[in-house]
Amino acid sequence: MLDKIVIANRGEIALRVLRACREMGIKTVAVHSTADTNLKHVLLADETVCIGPPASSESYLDMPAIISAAEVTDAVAIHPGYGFLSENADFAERVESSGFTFIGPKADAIRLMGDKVSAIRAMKAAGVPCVPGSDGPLGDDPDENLRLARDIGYPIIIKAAGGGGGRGMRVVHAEASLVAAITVTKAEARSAFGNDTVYMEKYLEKPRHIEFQVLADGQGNAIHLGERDCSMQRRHQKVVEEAPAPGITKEQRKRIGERCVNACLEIGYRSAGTFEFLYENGEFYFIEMNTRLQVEHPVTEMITGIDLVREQLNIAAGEKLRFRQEDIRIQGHAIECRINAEDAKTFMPSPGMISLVHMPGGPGIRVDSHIYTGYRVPPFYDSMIGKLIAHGSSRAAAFGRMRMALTEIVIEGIKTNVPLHQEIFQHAAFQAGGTDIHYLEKRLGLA
Ligand code: MV4
Repeated sequence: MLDKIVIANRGEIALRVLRACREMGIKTVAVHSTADTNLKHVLLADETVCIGPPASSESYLDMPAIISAAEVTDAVAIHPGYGFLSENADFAERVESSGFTFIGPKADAIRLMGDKVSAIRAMKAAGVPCVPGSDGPLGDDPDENLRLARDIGYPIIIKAAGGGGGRGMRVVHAEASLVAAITVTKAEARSAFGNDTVYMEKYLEKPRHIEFQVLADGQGNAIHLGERDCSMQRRHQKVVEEAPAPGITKEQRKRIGERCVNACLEIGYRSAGTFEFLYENGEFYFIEMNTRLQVEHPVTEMITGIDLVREQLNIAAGEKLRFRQEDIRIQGHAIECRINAEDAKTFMPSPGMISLVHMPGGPGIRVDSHIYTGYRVPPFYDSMIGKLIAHGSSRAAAFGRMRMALTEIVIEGIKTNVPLHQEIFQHAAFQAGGTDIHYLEKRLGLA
C-alpha cells in the first residue's frame, strides 16, 4: 500500500481523502495556501506544507510547489481531488515523471478526454451512444457547415473542443445565424482555451443529465457503479444529485454501463471516472467524460457500499480491482444537497466567520464537510462548504430523511443555500422525479 500521499486540494474533498488515508494507514501531507491554515484537514494531517498565497494560481494550481512538497516530505503519490489540477494532463505527466504516482488516470487518458472532439471519437469507436453531430472538427467552408446542420436538423449546438462543463457553447435555432455563430464561438474558444476547434451536435432541448460512475485498474479490469441524475442545476453548477436516476431500468443501466466499461478497457483507463450523458426520450447520448473523482461521488457510495476514494488509492498502489461487475448491488436510493456559503436568493457568495454549526445525523444521514464552529470561510475559493447526503431504502425514504436533515442543520454567521434546498424538497415535480436540466432555472424565474 501507499506509505504517504500529498493531498493537493482543499475543503471538504481534502478532508474526504484524508479520512480514507487514515482509515487505510496511509500518512498524509496537506498542502495549503496562507488563507487555509485553519482548514480541518490541515489541522488533522500528519504533515503540512504551505505552498503559497491565497490566489489559487499561486498555490493550488502551482505544479512545482506541489511536486516540491511531495519531494521534501518523501511522499509517494499525489491525490488531486476535483477541480484545480485534477484534470490537467501536464500535471499528471509531471507528477509521474518526477517519480510519484498520480492518483488518477494516466496523462494520455486525461488528454484524450480533455479534447471533446477526440473524446467523442474514442467513445463512438468503443460503441458508446453519442449525440448526432459533425463527428469531428468543423471546417472553414460555410456551405459545408450549412449542409451539415441541415442534415442534423435545427436546433443545433456549436461546442468548443477545449470547452466542457458549459464553457464555449452556442445554440443555433435557424440557418440564418449559423455561420456567424460558428465564427463567434471559434473566436471565443481561441481566447478562452487557446484552441479554436469547434464541433456541431444536434441540440437536445429538454434532456436530463445522467452520468455513469466507473472504476478501472488499468490492468484489464473495469466495472460500472450505476448512474447518478444531476439535472437539478443552475448555471452549470449542480445543486442536488441523486442515485439511481429516477425511472432508469435495470436493463438500461446494464446496457449503458457495459458500454462505459468497454470504453474504459479500450482506452486503457485507470482509476475512477464518470461518463456524462444527456438523456431524452428514453435514449442516452454521451457528451463528455470526467477523468476525476466527482463532488457527487457519495450518492454512488451510499447505494453501492463502495468507498470510491479507497478504491482509487488501492488502484494507485498497483492493486487489481477488488470487485467484479456481479459483486455490485444497488441498494436503495441516495440524494445529495450541495451546501454553499451564498445567499439563497441572489446566489452572491457569503464568506466569513461561522459562529455556530450543528450538523444533522441519524440513520441514513451523511455529512461531508470541513466546517466547524469558529471556522472562517475564505473569499478566495469555491463557495461550497459541504454536502448533506441522505440514503434510504426507497427514493421516498431518502427524501424523508433529507427533509428531516434540512430542518435540523444549523449554520450561523454566514448565509447559506439551505433555504433553497428546503424549498426544492417541497417541489411536487422534483418529488415525482425526472425533471430536466432547465427545471430549476425555470422555477427560480431565471430562464
Ligand atoms: C448539450 C445540451 C443540449 N444538446 N449538448 C452543458 C455542459 C456541457 N457538459 C454540455 N452541456 C450541454 N450540452 C447538446 N447536444 C445541453 C447542455 C446543457 C447542460 C448539460 C448538462 C447539465 C446542465 C446543462 C445546462 C445547460 C445546457
